[in-house]
Amino acid sequence: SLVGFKAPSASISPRRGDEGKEASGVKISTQLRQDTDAIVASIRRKLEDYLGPGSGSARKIKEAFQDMDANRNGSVDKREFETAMAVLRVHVTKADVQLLYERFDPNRDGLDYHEFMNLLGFDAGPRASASHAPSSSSGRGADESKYSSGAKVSTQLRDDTDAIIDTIRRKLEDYLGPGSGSARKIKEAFEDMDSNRNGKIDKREFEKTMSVLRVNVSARDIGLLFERFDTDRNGLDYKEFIDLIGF
Ligand SMILES: [Ca+2]
Ligand SMILES: [Ca+2]
Ligand SMILES: [Ca+2]
Ligand SMILES: [Ca+2]
Repeated sequence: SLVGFKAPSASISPRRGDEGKEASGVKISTQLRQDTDAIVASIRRKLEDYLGPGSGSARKIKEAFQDMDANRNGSVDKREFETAMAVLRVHVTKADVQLLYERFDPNRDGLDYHEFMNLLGFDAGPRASASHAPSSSSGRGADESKYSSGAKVSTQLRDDTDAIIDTIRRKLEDYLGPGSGSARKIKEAFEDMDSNRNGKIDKREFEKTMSVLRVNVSARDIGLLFERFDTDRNGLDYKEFIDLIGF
Protein backbone atom coordinates (compact mmCIF):
# COMPACT_ATOMS: atom_id res chain seq x y z
CA SER A 1 0.00 0.00 0.00
CA LEU A 2 1.05 3.58 -0.39
CA VAL A 3 0.33 4.34 3.21
CA GLY A 4 3.35 4.82 5.35
CA PHE A 5 5.92 6.67 3.38
CA LYS A 6 6.92 10.24 4.14
CA ALA A 7 6.47 13.20 1.91
CA PRO A 8 9.37 14.24 -0.21
CA SER A 9 8.33 17.86 0.28
CA ALA A 10 11.41 19.20 1.98
CA SER A 11 13.63 17.29 -0.35
CA ILE A 12 12.19 18.44 -3.61
CA SER A 13 14.60 20.92 -5.02
CA PRO A 14 13.76 23.40 -7.69
CA ARG A 15 15.05 22.55 -11.09
CA ARG A 16 17.86 24.60 -12.39
CA GLY A 17 17.60 26.56 -15.61
CA ASP A 18 18.48 24.54 -18.65
CA GLU A 19 15.30 25.32 -20.51
CA GLY A 20 13.97 22.69 -22.80
CA LYS A 21 15.91 19.92 -21.17
CA GLU A 22 14.69 17.43 -18.68
CA ALA A 23 16.95 16.37 -15.88
CA SER A 24 17.36 13.19 -17.84
CA GLY A 25 19.04 15.25 -20.51
CA VAL A 26 16.26 14.53 -22.93
CA LYS A 27 15.02 17.47 -24.89
CA ILE A 28 11.35 18.10 -24.62
CA SER A 29 9.26 20.67 -26.36
CA THR A 30 8.15 23.80 -24.57
CA GLN A 31 4.63 22.81 -25.49
CA LEU A 32 4.89 19.43 -23.77
CA ARG A 33 6.40 21.09 -20.74
CA GLN A 34 3.56 23.61 -20.58
CA ASP A 35 0.98 20.91 -21.04
CA THR A 36 2.35 18.85 -18.18
CA ASP A 37 3.70 21.37 -15.67
CA ALA A 38 0.33 21.86 -13.99
CA ILE A 39 -0.39 18.18 -13.55
CA VAL A 40 3.17 17.49 -12.42
CA ALA A 41 2.84 20.21 -9.78
CA SER A 42 -0.50 18.79 -8.73
CA ILE A 43 0.90 15.27 -8.39
CA ARG A 44 3.82 16.50 -6.28
CA ARG A 45 1.46 18.48 -4.08
CA LYS A 46 -0.97 15.60 -3.61
CA LEU A 47 1.84 13.25 -2.79
CA GLU A 48 3.05 15.65 -0.13
CA ASP A 49 -0.44 16.12 1.28
CA TYR A 50 -1.14 12.45 1.26
CA LEU A 51 2.12 11.47 2.84
CA GLY A 52 2.21 14.19 5.42
CA PRO A 53 4.73 16.86 6.33
CA GLY A 54 8.42 16.36 6.87
CA SER A 55 11.32 15.53 4.69
CA GLY A 56 11.14 12.26 2.88
CA SER A 57 14.08 9.96 2.69
CA ALA A 58 15.30 8.55 -0.57
CA ARG A 59 14.74 5.13 0.92
CA LYS A 60 11.07 5.88 1.55
CA ILE A 61 10.66 7.22 -1.94
CA LYS A 62 12.21 4.03 -3.21
CA GLU A 63 9.61 2.11 -1.22
CA ALA A 64 6.87 4.23 -2.70
CA PHE A 65 8.19 3.46 -6.14
CA GLN A 66 8.21 -0.23 -5.35
CA ASP A 67 4.63 0.00 -4.08
CA MET A 68 3.55 1.64 -7.32
CA ASP A 69 5.36 -0.99 -9.33
CA ALA A 70 2.74 -3.59 -8.54
CA ASN A 71 4.13 -6.32 -10.76
CA ARG A 72 7.69 -5.64 -9.55
CA ASN A 73 9.30 -5.47 -12.92
CA GLY A 74 11.31 -2.35 -12.12
CA SER A 75 9.14 0.12 -13.95
CA VAL A 76 5.80 1.77 -13.34
CA ASP A 77 3.62 1.36 -16.39
CA LYS A 78 0.66 3.55 -17.21
CA ARG A 79 -1.85 1.25 -15.57
CA GLU A 80 0.15 1.06 -12.37
CA PHE A 81 0.52 4.82 -12.47
CA GLU A 82 -3.22 5.35 -12.91
CA THR A 83 -3.92 3.07 -9.96
CA ALA A 84 -1.52 5.03 -7.77
CA MET A 85 -3.11 8.30 -8.84
CA ALA A 86 -6.51 6.94 -7.89
CA VAL A 87 -5.18 5.98 -4.46
CA LEU A 88 -3.73 9.45 -4.09
CA ARG A 89 -6.97 10.96 -5.37
CA VAL A 90 -5.17 12.85 -8.07
CA HIS A 91 -7.49 13.42 -10.95
CA VAL A 92 -5.63 12.61 -14.12
CA THR A 93 -7.12 11.85 -17.48
CA LYS A 94 -5.69 9.22 -19.80
CA ALA A 95 -4.46 12.10 -21.96
CA ASP A 96 -2.63 13.56 -18.96
CA VAL A 97 -0.94 10.25 -18.27
CA GLN A 98 -0.04 9.98 -21.93
CA LEU A 99 1.63 13.39 -21.83
CA LEU A 100 3.38 12.67 -18.56
CA TYR A 101 4.85 9.53 -20.00
CA GLU A 102 5.87 11.37 -23.12
CA ARG A 103 7.82 13.73 -20.90
CA PHE A 104 9.25 11.45 -18.23
CA ASP A 105 9.46 8.11 -19.98
CA PRO A 106 11.42 9.09 -23.06
CA ASN A 107 12.53 5.53 -23.76
CA ARG A 108 8.94 4.29 -23.60
CA ASP A 109 9.38 1.31 -21.34
CA GLY A 110 7.59 2.60 -18.26
CA LEU A 111 8.88 4.86 -15.50
CA ASP A 112 12.01 3.43 -13.98
CA TYR A 113 13.16 4.70 -10.60
CA HIS A 114 15.30 7.39 -12.12
CA GLU A 115 12.46 8.66 -14.29
CA PHE A 116 10.13 8.56 -11.29
CA MET A 117 12.61 10.71 -9.34
CA ASN A 118 12.60 13.18 -12.21
CA LEU A 119 8.84 13.33 -12.11
CA LEU A 120 8.95 14.00 -8.38
CA GLY A 121 11.37 16.82 -8.99
CA PHE A 122 14.59 15.34 -7.82
CA ASP A 123 17.08 16.63 -10.28
CA ALA A 124 19.21 13.57 -10.61
CA GLY A 125 21.39 15.19 -13.19
CA PRO A 126 21.85 14.21 -16.77
CA ARG A 127 22.10 10.57 -17.55
CA ALA A 128 25.58 10.80 -18.86
CA SER A 129 25.25 8.33 -21.66
CA ALA A 130 21.75 7.03 -21.69
CA SER A 131 22.13 6.14 -25.30
CA HIS A 132 25.32 4.14 -24.79
CA ALA A 133 24.60 2.59 -21.44
CA PRO A 134 23.52 -1.01 -21.38
CA SER A 135 19.83 -0.89 -22.07
CA SER A 136 17.71 -1.58 -19.06
CA SER A 137 14.77 -2.39 -21.24
CA SER A 138 16.09 -5.69 -22.47
CA GLY A 139 14.90 -8.18 -19.94
CA ARG A 140 16.31 -6.95 -16.72
CA GLY A 141 15.78 -9.76 -14.25
CA ALA A 142 14.24 -9.17 -10.86
CA ASP A 143 17.47 -10.05 -9.10
CA GLU A 144 19.34 -7.36 -10.95
CA SER A 145 16.82 -4.63 -10.35
CA LYS A 146 18.70 -3.59 -7.24
CA TYR A 147 21.21 -2.05 -9.56
CA SER A 148 19.13 0.30 -11.52
CA SER A 149 21.81 0.71 -14.12
CA GLY A 150 20.72 -2.72 -15.25
CA ALA A 151 24.36 -3.69 -15.63
CA LYS A 152 25.25 -7.21 -14.78
CA VAL A 153 27.74 -7.50 -12.00
CA SER A 154 29.75 -10.65 -11.59
CA THR A 155 29.38 -12.49 -8.33
CA GLN A 156 33.10 -12.14 -7.79
CA LEU A 157 33.05 -8.38 -8.21
CA ARG A 158 30.06 -8.20 -5.92
CA ASP A 159 31.84 -10.23 -3.23
CA ASP A 160 34.97 -8.15 -3.59
CA THR A 161 33.15 -4.87 -3.11
CA ASP A 162 30.28 -5.58 -0.70
CA ALA A 163 32.35 -5.11 2.46
CA ILE A 164 33.85 -1.81 1.41
CA ILE A 165 30.47 -0.56 0.26
CA ASP A 166 29.01 -1.31 3.68
CA THR A 167 31.82 0.64 5.31
CA ILE A 168 31.33 3.59 2.99
CA ARG A 169 27.58 3.66 3.60
CA ARG A 170 28.07 3.56 7.36
CA LYS A 171 30.72 6.27 7.38
CA LEU A 172 28.70 8.46 5.08
CA GLU A 173 25.70 8.11 7.39
CA ASP A 174 27.78 9.04 10.42
CA TYR A 175 29.24 11.96 8.55
CA LEU A 176 25.93 13.33 7.32
CA GLY A 177 24.27 12.86 10.68
CA PRO A 178 20.52 12.82 11.27
CA GLY A 179 18.52 12.86 8.10
CA SER A 180 21.38 11.30 6.18
CA GLY A 181 18.82 9.41 4.14
CA SER A 182 17.13 12.48 2.79
CA ALA A 183 17.42 12.97 -0.91
CA ARG A 184 18.53 16.54 -0.37
CA LYS A 185 21.46 15.54 1.85
CA ILE A 186 22.51 12.86 -0.55
CA LYS A 187 22.40 15.29 -3.43
CA GLU A 188 24.49 17.73 -1.40
CA ALA A 189 27.01 15.02 -0.54
CA PHE A 190 27.29 14.20 -4.22
CA GLU A 191 27.86 17.84 -5.10
CA ASP A 192 30.50 18.15 -2.38
CA MET A 193 32.33 15.15 -3.71
CA ASP A 194 32.18 16.41 -7.28
CA SER A 195 34.69 19.15 -6.60
CA ASN A 196 35.15 20.21 -10.22
CA ARG A 197 31.36 20.28 -10.70
CA ASN A 198 31.27 18.33 -13.90
CA GLY A 199 28.40 16.16 -12.73
CA LYS A 200 30.56 13.11 -12.13
CA ILE A 201 32.77 11.86 -9.37
CA ASP A 202 36.07 10.63 -10.73
CA LYS A 203 38.41 8.32 -8.88
CA ARG A 204 40.52 11.17 -7.51
CA GLU A 205 37.49 12.99 -6.17
CA PHE A 206 36.25 9.74 -4.68
CA GLU A 207 39.59 9.00 -3.06
CA LYS A 208 39.69 12.45 -1.54
CA THR A 209 36.24 12.03 -0.01
CA MET A 210 37.17 8.65 1.41
CA SER A 211 40.11 10.22 3.19
CA VAL A 212 37.85 12.97 4.55
CA LEU A 213 35.45 10.26 5.77
CA ARG A 214 38.41 8.30 7.12
CA VAL A 215 37.45 5.27 5.13
CA ASN A 216 40.51 3.20 4.49
CA VAL A 217 40.29 2.18 0.84
CA SER A 218 43.07 1.05 -1.40
CA ALA A 219 43.44 2.15 -4.99
CA ARG A 220 42.46 -1.40 -5.90
CA ASP A 221 39.23 -1.10 -3.88
CA ILE A 222 38.38 2.07 -5.71
CA GLY A 223 39.17 0.42 -9.00
CA LEU A 224 36.76 -2.39 -8.17
CA LEU A 225 34.07 -0.01 -6.94
CA PHE A 226 34.24 1.93 -10.16
CA GLU A 227 34.23 -1.28 -12.15
CA ARG A 228 30.99 -2.19 -10.41
CA PHE A 229 29.17 1.11 -10.35
CA ASP A 230 30.69 3.22 -13.09
CA THR A 231 29.63 0.82 -15.77
CA ASP A 232 30.03 3.34 -18.55
CA ARG A 233 33.51 4.29 -17.34
CA ASN A 234 33.14 8.04 -17.29
CA GLY A 235 33.00 8.70 -13.55
CA LEU A 236 30.16 8.20 -11.10
CA ASP A 237 27.16 10.24 -12.09
CA TYR A 238 24.42 10.89 -9.57
CA LYS A 239 22.48 7.83 -10.50
CA GLU A 240 25.50 5.59 -10.18
CA PHE A 241 26.35 7.22 -6.87
CA ILE A 242 22.82 6.45 -5.63
CA ASP A 243 23.35 2.84 -6.67
CA LEU A 244 26.59 2.76 -4.73
CA ILE A 245 25.15 4.14 -1.54
CA GLY A 246 22.24 1.78 -1.75
CA PHE A 247 19.14 3.75 -2.66
CA1 LIG B 1 5.59 -2.47 -13.27
CA1 LIG C 1 11.57 4.40 -19.03
CA1 LIG D 1 33.93 15.61 -11.00
CA1 LIG E 1 29.45 6.80 -15.20
